[in-house]
Amino acid sequence: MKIPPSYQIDKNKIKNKKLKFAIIVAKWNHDVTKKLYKGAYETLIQSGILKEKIKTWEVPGSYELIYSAKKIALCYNFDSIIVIGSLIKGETHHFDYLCQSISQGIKDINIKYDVPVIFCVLTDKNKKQSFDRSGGKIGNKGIECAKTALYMAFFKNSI
Ligand code: DLZ
Repeated sequence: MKIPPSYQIDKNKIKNKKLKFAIIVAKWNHDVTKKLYKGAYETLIQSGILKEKIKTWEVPGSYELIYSAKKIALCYNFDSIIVIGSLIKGETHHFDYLCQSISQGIKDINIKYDVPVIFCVLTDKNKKQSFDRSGGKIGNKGIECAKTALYMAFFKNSI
């Protein structure tokens, strides 16, 4: 099994392989998720992925990432799916239930279907933390996740 070194991806190889990516974006906390999306999309393009090989869907909230990723895994043949969401702790227990069920749900899809689903869901205490991780002082998790998606797309095709 030959796997390219992490994040060192040959652009020509990517074009030859015609890798296909799905990105699902939750609209809840859209000021954060749109920045994560931008980071992820631009990273794929800069890595040589063709525009027509990237398909984007929007869903209402992060909880809907579970069903939509499952449906896309079932109906299409993408090389990797990136799910983008932003969960921010509020006054109720919603945050804890959502974090738990979304991470479990995405994990289940990774186990059940033959497509790597990359978890680009921020789980933060407040908006400031979310902005820091979506193009602010800590970087952009969307960029990291796109690199992971590229790596895993190669992994999927190398076995
Ligand atoms: C309900 C809810 C809450 C309280 N917080 C968030 C959040 O921080 N981030 C997010 O993406 N979605 C949130 N939601 C919405 C749920 O993800 C979902 O859309 C609804 O519960 C409907 O299923």
